[in-house]
Amino acid sequence: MAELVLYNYFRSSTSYRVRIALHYKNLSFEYKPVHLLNDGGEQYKSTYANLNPMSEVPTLIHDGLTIAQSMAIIEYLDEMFPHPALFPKEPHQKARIRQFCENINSFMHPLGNLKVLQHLEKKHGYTAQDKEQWVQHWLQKGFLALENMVKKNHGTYCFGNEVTAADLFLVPQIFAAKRFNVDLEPYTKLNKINENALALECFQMAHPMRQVDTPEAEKLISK
Ligand SMILES: N[C@@H](CCC(=O)N[C@@H](CS)C(=O)NCC(=O)O)C(=O)O
Repeated sequence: MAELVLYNYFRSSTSYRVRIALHYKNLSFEYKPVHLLNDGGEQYKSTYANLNPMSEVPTLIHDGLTIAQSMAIIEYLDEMFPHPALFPKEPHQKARIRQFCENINSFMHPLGNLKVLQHLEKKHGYTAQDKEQWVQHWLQKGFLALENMVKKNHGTYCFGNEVTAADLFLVPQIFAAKRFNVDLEPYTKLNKINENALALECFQMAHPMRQVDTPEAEKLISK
């Protein structure tokens, strides 16, 4: 068995974050697919729910230790495998990067999460169009804040010319936004950073359209 095992789902943006971290650090890992829709959602089966108390992906296993929450996983990987680093040591810059990540992790992503949209549909009668407009509304607010955060000081990537955790959170969130037809035109800096990051092999290897559980019909059709 591989030393690092990642339970994840090709299309999940939180899984995508962790896959980028693993590839960025050149770490090999065993890919365990968890299908979020099949059979009522494999995340709810007891074998998986025992690993991840929130019944969400991703979950990482390393040397027998089980870790859920993509932020916790990425920080753990950065401490265990420090080179190349995803967070700087300098406290102020580190806090700004975490702030950027948390705008996505705590606000943008949860409002478009599968179970939230399923609830809106089942309990409140939301149509596909209502759900799309819901996601667009919240993501526009989040992207505006992110654009303002990077406007003055970005380089090739969100916080300079080296990849940081911020890029690992941004690129999957842009991928998710495209699925909901969010108008990304106003966010010129974020778009450029996204394009720069997607030119890197580690981002390409982690891409949702290139995973073992990506359906054949969807493979490599878009960035
Ligand atoms: N904050 C968690 C969120 C994880 C999460 O919600 N993952 C989604 C996929 S992107 C999921 O598993 N959703 C399952 C569901 O909604 O039923 C993390 O960053 O790991």
